[in-house]
Amino acid sequence: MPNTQRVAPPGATIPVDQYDAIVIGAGISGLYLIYRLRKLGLSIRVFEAGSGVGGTWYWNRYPGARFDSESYSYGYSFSDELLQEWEWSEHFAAQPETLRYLEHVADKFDLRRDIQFNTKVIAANYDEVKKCWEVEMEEGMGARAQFLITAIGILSAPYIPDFDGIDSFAGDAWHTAAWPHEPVDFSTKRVGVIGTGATAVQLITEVAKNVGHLTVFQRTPNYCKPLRNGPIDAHRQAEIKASYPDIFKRCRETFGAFIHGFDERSALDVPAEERNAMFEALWSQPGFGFWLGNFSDILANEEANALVTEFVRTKIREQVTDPIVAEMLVPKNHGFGTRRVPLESGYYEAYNRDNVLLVDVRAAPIERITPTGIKTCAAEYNLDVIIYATGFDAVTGAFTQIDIRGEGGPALKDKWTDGPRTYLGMQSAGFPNLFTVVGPHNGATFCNLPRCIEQNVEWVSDCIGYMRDKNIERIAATPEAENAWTAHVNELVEETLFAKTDSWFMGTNIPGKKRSFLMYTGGSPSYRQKCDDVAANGYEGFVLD
Ligand code: NA7
Repeated sequence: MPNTQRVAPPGATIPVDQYDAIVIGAGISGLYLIYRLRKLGLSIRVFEAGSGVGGTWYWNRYPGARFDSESYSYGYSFSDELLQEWEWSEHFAAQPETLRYLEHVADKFDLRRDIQFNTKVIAANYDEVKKCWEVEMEEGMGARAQFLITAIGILSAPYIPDFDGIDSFAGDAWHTAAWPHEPVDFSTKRVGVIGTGATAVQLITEVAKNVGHLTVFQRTPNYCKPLRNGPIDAHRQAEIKASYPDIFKRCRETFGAFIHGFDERSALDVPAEERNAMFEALWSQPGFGFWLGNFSDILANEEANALVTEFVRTKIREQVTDPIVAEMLVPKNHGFGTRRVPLESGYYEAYNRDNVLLVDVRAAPIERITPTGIKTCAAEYNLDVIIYATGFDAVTGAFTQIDIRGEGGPALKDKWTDGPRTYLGMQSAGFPNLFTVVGPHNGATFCNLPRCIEQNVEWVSDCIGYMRDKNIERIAATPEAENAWTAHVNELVEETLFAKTDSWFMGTNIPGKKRSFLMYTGGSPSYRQKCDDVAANGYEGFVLD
């Protein structure tokens, strides 16, 4: 039976265009998919909710937004010409520059002609008879394709807590991922920020520099490490351009596809003096080295983790003048690195300013939003602006917002109620020809994203090329392969401290979301190898017909 739950309301006629492949999202993944699928001669349509390319870098325009990957490890690697012509101005580029880069890529490779902007996909049904996906858009259009590829990112479903009175607030209020496109002036405003995750850490640092008054509502402090950003001078620029092959080789070898790789020794096997010297050396380096270039067991062994955690706690206390505020900023309920580590550029110092106030909303939770501000159980705060830096329904949220129905009509969101079930994080059984680039359980989730996005996109496009060559119409993950991969993902995480900590990695930031690991902790090289082996063995674990 063909599945007819959605696509057009009964009686309605909607224009339905036919393509070989439909891609959802025009971020880093979507752009590269166009480039690769075009080379196979496929007709492609990308549907993008925003009015421009860039995905994360299109939406997250809040002050201070920048990536935590070294710029030169972040760009696409597929075009030497692109690598040689683009010059990153800083070691860790800010959002406007990254967006300009992605716009440049779209223009250079003429990618926009396959993208339909301002178009939000709300449903997708697999038609078993026609062996194709039918996609429905909020704007009332439909489209059909043999392949459906989600390129919707892991942090694209913004989350705002369901506070009482939220609509009553009379001032401006924004989530960080739905930021205005025009500059916002806070210099005379009383601003409240809810949240102290990686986003808030960047935002608070920047807003604090020029604000009337800033109140930060913190539920859980995080361990923030100095970013140590700086401009790239002409000499370094030339060095970078000459060493791209080495940079990308290095990224292929490390756990998270960053230039930083773990030290294989245990923190417990090293004399205290040497260990502290290494902590200090890593602390003084830019980027994620302190997290992902540290002793290999700091994220698995509680004793090893306690050593690095104490080191960071001391560093936090040293930066904050008021000892009471310092203590509020020191995490107590988890160890260093077991949640996403924010990188900061003056975050702790922001709390040394007279016009910045830190409020503990774990001790006294937010009771409601009022027309004039925020009321906690303990006090009321008058505000002109509220900024929700409250994160995302990570990894699965962007999927469950779309009514995706596979063979026989089951909804993906129902299938994933108890946590995602996937094969390689690339497909879910019962949803043939649906590829989930950077989907749940995919190696790209815990990764310097563009590096793993390239791997994902190349694997998917090679797979489609293989199917075309062999006249195969349909590829579907087997339930057995899915069970094995899902079990593997869950076994791997149990060996780490991530499993013991509340975070968006575990889905615990969203009320009612099942506690389940959403990512993959086997490391990028193992993931790449597994994907390559699956392909080399004729896509084992999939049925092709
Ligand atoms: P995060 O890391 O999920 O941070 C969200 C923040 O919002 C976090 O501090 C939360 O506290 C806080 N939050 C959420 N709900 C509430 C309520 N109800 N009351 C008070 N505080 C709340 O999101 P980010 O955007 O910072 O970062 C996401 C990723 O984007 C980041 O890792 C980068 O990779 C880019 P909690 O910790 O849950 O107690």
